[in-house]
Amino acid sequence: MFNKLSEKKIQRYLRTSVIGRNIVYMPVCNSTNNIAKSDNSIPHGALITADTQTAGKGRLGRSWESEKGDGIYMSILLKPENLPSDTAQITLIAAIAVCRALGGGAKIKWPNDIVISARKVCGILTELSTGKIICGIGVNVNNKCFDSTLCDKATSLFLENGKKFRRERIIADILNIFEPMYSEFLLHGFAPFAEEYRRLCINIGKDARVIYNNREIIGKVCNITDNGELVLESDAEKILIDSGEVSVRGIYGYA
Ligand code: BT5
Repeated sequence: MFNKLSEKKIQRYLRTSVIGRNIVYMPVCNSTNNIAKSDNSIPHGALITADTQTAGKGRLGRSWESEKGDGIYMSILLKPENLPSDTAQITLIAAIAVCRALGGGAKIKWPNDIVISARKVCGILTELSTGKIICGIGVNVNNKCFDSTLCDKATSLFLENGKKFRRERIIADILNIFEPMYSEFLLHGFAPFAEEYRRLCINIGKDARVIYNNREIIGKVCNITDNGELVLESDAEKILIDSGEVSVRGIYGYA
């Protein structure tokens, strides 16, 4: 058995003024991102969360393993007056917020993976839908194991620390950290966060294989720009990658 989440449990730890002040909690749903997308009555700043998802989504049509009661499945619904020009940067900011909340050895694999000891502990999926930004975050918290397809590349806070964590606490911590970051982002963009992102990013200085615009490029990651793009050096040429699939040598089995 696991401890079910509830609005009350999360609210206990929440210190925000807008983000997470409305909570939509469901024991089960298909995908918290889908609920945020389809229900137009949910207000700006709301948190949508569930104990499990039957159709948890990753990027590019991939799926997100949503073991009942073990993980965090949460979406933050944002309805800014003016949509920021680069909503992909929300993913990068959320990644920093998650790293700060998890502490310890949590690092970022550009753009949207949080890793501990070279294994994925969290994935972020930001989606746009008519005037809404939906920032979906999945964190493996109390998982004791993963199925054979994931066991080499996934980890959980329990597996890393040998103890159980309160999911409501971590959810609230992420929101507490995210709220002021989001305000700053609306005013000044990603640049104020670029330095911290670089410090947390495991890609810099590593060889990488990037699938970009249906083309495979092999090179070395030399930086992350103030806009959050990956700078890949390949054949003495510097290529700016603004989104895509990056395999880093030495992690998730890319040898
Ligand atoms: C992601 O996609 O990492 C984004 C995951 C976002 C999940 C959250 S949960 C709340 C919200 N509602 C949703 O429906 N989604 C969001 P991507 O970079 O495409 O990575 C997906 C890949 O990660 C899969 O193909 C697997 O290889 C791996 N994976 C799947 N489930 C995992 C898990 N629980 N832990 C670690 N890796 C996983």
